[in-house]
Amino acid sequence: KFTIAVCPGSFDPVTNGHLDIIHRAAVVYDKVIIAVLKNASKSPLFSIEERKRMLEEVTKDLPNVEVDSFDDLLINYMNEKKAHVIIKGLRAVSDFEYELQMASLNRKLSDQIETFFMMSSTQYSYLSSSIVKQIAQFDGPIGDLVPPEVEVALRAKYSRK
Ligand code: COD
Repeated sequence: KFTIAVCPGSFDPVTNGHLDIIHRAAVVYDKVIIAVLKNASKSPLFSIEERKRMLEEVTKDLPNVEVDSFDDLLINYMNEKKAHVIIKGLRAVSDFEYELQMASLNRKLSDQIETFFMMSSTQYSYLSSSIVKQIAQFDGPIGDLVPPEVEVALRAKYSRK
């Protein structure tokens, strides 16, 4: 059986925490689609094209991973792609409540689709896109938190402001 998994998110920008989950998912599933949400209610720092380009760059060594964007209910997108598995990363108890709500609602919207959670690797359990942006904004060290391409893009964004 050929199983397609979707890793949905804002990826504003992609961090080493996201990449860890993507690498691990690529070992387990036949195909992994990274699905970038277009109209996130939080106004993004990077455009959808920039977020996709960075993801493509940092996953180019993974042949079964592709990058796409969506502007819909996740469940509709999953059906369109004939994908059955949603992959989410869980960092701490604080993620649990929100993820439980989303997984339960998605299950209610479609009982054909399962959400699978992967525990964040301990070295990334504190990491989020918003924390990285805060540090970068004040020119702090982010070299261990994001891939080199993303560090360059963040430095460029904040030096222009
Ligand atoms: N370690 C492990 N996992 C991590 C880390 C880390 N350090 N950082 C982030 N992650 C995981 C997150 O847990 C998440 O699973 C994923 O990576 C993406 O994270 P973000 O922050 O880029 O993305 P979010 O949380 O803003 O994404 C939210 C979604 C786009 C998934 C959600 O809003 C959605 O599905 N929207 C579509 C509309 C919809 O269907 N809504 C109804 C849902 S019931």
